[in-house]
Amino acid sequence: MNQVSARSSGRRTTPPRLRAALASITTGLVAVGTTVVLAASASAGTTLGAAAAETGRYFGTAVAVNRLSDSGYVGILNREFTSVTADNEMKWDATEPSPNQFTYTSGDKLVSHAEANGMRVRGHALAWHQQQPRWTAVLSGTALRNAMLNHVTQVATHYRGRIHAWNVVNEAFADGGSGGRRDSNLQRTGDDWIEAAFRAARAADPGATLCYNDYYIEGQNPKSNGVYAMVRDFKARGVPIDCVGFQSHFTAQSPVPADYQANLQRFVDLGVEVQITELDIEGSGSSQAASYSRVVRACLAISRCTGITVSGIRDTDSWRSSATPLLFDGNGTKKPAYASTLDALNAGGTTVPPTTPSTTTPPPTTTPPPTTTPPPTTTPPPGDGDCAASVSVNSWSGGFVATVKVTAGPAGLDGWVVDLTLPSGATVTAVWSAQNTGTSGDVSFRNLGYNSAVGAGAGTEFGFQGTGNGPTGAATCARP
Ligand code: 9MR
Repeated sequence: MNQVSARSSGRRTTPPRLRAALASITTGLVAVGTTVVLAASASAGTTLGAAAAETGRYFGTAVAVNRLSDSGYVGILNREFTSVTADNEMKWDATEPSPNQFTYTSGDKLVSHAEANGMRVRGHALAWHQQQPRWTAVLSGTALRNAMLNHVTQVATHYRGRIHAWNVVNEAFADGGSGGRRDSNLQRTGDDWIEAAFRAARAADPGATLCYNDYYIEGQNPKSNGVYAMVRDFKARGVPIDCVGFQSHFTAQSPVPADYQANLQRFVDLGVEVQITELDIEGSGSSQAASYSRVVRACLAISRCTGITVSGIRDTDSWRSSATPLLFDGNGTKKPAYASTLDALNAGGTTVPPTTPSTTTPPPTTTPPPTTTPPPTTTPPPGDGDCAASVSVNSWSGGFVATVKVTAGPAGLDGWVVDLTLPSGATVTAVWSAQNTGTSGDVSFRNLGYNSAVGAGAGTEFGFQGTGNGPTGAATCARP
């Protein structure tokens, strides 16, 4: 895949408010060759987002969409933050409540709110052992793997071009000292499930920064060593990972580790960027404030620590509100931790390299690409046979994802087989919502258990990913 050209395609846009903030400081920027340094005269940001933008970073928060009707909440959100992460609205249970039936209403509301207010969106999360829909409980093996890959592909395709960074895989490593993977239904589909998810995400949204996200990996320990080894292996083998997200949920028992910055740096040294993704720190007063300041300073000391997201706005919005872990109290009043965070941001640090976003020449605003899949490349035959198949192909230099729609004829279906021919040199590398026979030349795709029955005139979809060129000819559909 031509990642370089895809990732520099300008698909990621710089939000207007961020652009404005960046534009306002370009006079304070001194370009030295390709390095951009902040001149000492840069003005202090008066909000978290503006202060972070002066270092080229975003400052975000988790948002629960049902709170967007709370004017106090929205007032702080729009004033202070330049990025949002869906609290629960983009998780598997929320987006695919029935197999291959997707509901994006809540997630779309958040994205629309963000776009209308010049904020970026972090996507959370495509594949996770928690908050799965009930129907995955009966799946295992190939069926679960394919369902997961279909989910990753469909959701990332729906939001293509509108998500700055995706948590592709969340919390896949075990707690405790093993340094290995967590047991889960996804892990039991095979050790390669994580890389398969990343490949599917890259194919679906080549412009998004793809992250592995986890907790208790903030310092060097057996768990973070396990993630480190995975990232090193992925980079060595060309698995498309761009970023590691450090959740950073700190408590009195598990405070900001002394080697936080050093640990972030060792990941950056592997060739990924790092993001702080769910920051909240139990406590109050000056000690909480000091901890927030340490976290911000650690990120700002690392040029490829590209942004910080807190895990909510007011303490009362927190998933652990009794820990009062956030920057605003329940009344929306700024806490000492807010002041220390803002001060640390305004003290500056390294600037983010001018890729995301460019600090000198902001990219032009582009319209997000359509979220619907491209039109079919083949026209289904008239609906008087058993079934018809139409194929739409999303390709890039060196690879493709094909989505195939099976439409039942007037008698309905209790099973289906789709045959198509791949061009010379093309190979199927992953299939979801179907079982294939063959991977090159003439390839057949057969229904799985859950999608065998299709009512008269109704449709079902499956997909596959491959290297080389995608199919261009007609696909045929028949009963098995
Ligand atoms: O913030 C989320 C909260 O509203 C949910 O009740 C909870 C359920 O698991 O998930 C919370 O967020 C989690 C995040 O998605 C992943 N890291 C751990 C967070 C706390 O559980």
